[in-house]
Amino acid sequence: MNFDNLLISQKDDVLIISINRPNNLNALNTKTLSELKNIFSNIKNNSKIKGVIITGVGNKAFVAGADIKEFINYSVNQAIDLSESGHNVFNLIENCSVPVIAAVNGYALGGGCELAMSCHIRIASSNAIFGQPEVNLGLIPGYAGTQRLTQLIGKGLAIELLTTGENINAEKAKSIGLVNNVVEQEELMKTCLKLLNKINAKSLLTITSIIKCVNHFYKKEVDGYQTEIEEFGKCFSSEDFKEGTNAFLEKRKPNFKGK
Ligand code: CO8
Repeated sequence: MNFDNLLISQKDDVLIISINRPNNLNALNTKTLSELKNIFSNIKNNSKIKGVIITGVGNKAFVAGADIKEFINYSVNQAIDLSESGHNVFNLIENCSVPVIAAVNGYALGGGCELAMSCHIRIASSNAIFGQPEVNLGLIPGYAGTQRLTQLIGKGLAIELLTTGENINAEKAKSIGLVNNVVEQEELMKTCLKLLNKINAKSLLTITSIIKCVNHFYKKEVDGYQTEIEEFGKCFSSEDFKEGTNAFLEKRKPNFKGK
């Protein structure tokens, strides 16, 4: 697949998506959103992909927000449509069946912070800057920033960051639970790949179930506790469950096949 605003590469079974608009600090325009939608709509059917890393081209920005130049003259209805389409794309990422890591290599502001928050795990380089500065533009977040920031860091801190529009550095982001870890920029991709390799040594069936159960904790229309009971039961029909338990008894490493 060829894209105008995304660079795609693959390292073993990990897909690396780099947002490629460095002259605009990788700001998300509608084309980039639709390219992301295209990719994430197809990952489920691609058995060669067991993990995804999203990052930004260059060493300055992950994504510096939605493209302000593009939406500046939008009407109310256009803004609602744009917000809805962003929500849809970010929901696809959040519900992706394989783990998605945001490798945050610089500014992750506004829609960029929201993109990172839609990923399952965030690893930041030490120069990364996070924030929801929409309030400085007379705006509020439109890609679920008010919701996911609250989930990740709690109500009080979320309201403080959202209402002041102040940016925070990577270490502060780690201290409040917005990112899992902070590493030097040269180590960022290596760290993300190592983490995905560790996860992907397990059965992909269990990884997909875990992502689903955890996501259901935050959904009003489903009961995450019930989801866990059902997904737990499903494990017992898998070859990987037999392999994992037999390997334990035989004192050897399991060889999971994702079946
Ligand atoms: N949109 C469009 N262009 C951008 C953006 C952006 N978000 N961020 C940076 N750029 C462009 C700049 O305009 C500049 O372009 P040019 O060279 O043509 O003038 C180029 O990238 C480089 O940027 P700077 O010269 O500003 O670089 P600095 O190092 O001086 O500053 C900053 C870096 C601090 C990151 C600064 O660029 C900045 O503040 N950017 C905007 C950050 C921001 O406010 N982000 C939030 C945007 S709103 C949003 O994300 C809402 C999400 C929901 C949308 C729903 C829509 C309905």
